[in-house]
Amino acid sequence: MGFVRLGCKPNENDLVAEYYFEPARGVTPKYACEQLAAESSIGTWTAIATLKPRTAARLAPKIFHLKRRGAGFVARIAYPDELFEAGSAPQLMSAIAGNVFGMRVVDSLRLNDFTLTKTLINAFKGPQLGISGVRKMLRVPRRPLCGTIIKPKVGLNEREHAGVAYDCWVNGLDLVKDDENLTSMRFNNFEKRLAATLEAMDRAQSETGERKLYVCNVSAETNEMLRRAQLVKDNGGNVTMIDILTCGWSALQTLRDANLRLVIHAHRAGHAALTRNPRHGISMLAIAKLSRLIGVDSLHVGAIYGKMEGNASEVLELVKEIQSPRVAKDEAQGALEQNWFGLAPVFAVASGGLHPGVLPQVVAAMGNDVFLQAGGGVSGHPDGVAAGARATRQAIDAVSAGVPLREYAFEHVELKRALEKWETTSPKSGK
Ligand code: CAP
Ligand code: MG
Repeated sequence: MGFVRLGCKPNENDLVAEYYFEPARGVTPKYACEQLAAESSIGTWTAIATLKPRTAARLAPKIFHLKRRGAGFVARIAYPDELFEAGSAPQLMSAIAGNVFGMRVVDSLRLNDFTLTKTLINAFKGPQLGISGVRKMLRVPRRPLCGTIIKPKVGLNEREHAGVAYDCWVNGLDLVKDDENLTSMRFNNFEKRLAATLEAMDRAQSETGERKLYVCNVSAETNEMLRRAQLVKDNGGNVTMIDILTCGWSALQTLRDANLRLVIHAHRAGHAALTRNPRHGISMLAIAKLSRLIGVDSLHVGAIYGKMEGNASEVLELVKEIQSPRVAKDEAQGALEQNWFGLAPVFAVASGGLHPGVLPQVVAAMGNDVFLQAGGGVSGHPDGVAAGARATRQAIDAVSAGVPLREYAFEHVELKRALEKWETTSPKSGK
């Protein structure tokens, strides 16, 4: 096939993908990545009579980097951008993250990263609001945003849901979020929940003088998702949440293409099926890049100190990637990195096992442009949900004032009680 061209540089019309792979027994790394390059572009397992030499010369991928890493190898492949349908996330993923995962020549394969060309980037919409749009909506220029995921995930009726939301908003939280598996249930209907919760949000806004966000989960079959998103708009809501992996890339594109000027909050339920095994699957970096291209405004990236798996450096790489795209560091990024500067930055969402006691560490690691969400860390407060919301906001205020939590807790009883409950508790220990 002759796709290996080590040392050759990708050009500005090339999409570059980086893979980690472990060749199967008896397969050379070179042969394995030749096969990967072929299957993801113009080839198949054998030579074919239908591919004209001129077409092959025009569309052939180039493997320009192949090096050992740990138990496997890293290959970087440059694909001419003609191979990709501009603005189509499914086609992009079917090519660079499709059949290749099942090939016998590799025991494992991971898509680490990809970099698009300017033409391909410009074909995607990107975030409509981004960090600055969300901050303007809330009128909160600098501090981290704090919120909760209503717990139990499913089980409350519409009235109970709106009641918890109200208690959280009036006690200082910026946002209240539906959980990923709360959609429209027999005991909690979407329309009724939306109306009741937005009414509670209006009351909380006028009582506190603060703007609030209701992150309303519109995840559903695509047409129904769109209908629900429109209902959020028509009822005066401000945020739609979509489970990006279970709804799918097309659904996310459909939601973004609707141009509703609502914040698109991306929940990544199920991502670990792709991201958790470092030797196989798709990295969170790749998922984050695609989400940003399509146009989410806030994206779950992991909480570092929380209950979910994910090492800190991976999360930090994402935050850096999302908020200030890296300048080219090596030939994998090349000059194409600067094209990411055209896309609005996206809010990182830290969630999963957080409580007031860990918020200073999360902010120190992730910076101010972050949504800090605590579900159990608010609803599990020993004095109830209102106290949990106050304790969370107090922790954020302490961070903003540069005061250590224990000191702030002398005068803030809700924070004090939260620290007493969770100080010795780690989400990993499950206490
Ligand atoms: C958090 C959460 C989120 C996770 C997802 C949950 O609740 O609502 O879905 O944060 O993880 O159900 O676990 P708690 P990630 O605050 O009660 O843990 O952000 O890593 O995708
Ligand atoms: Mg959840």
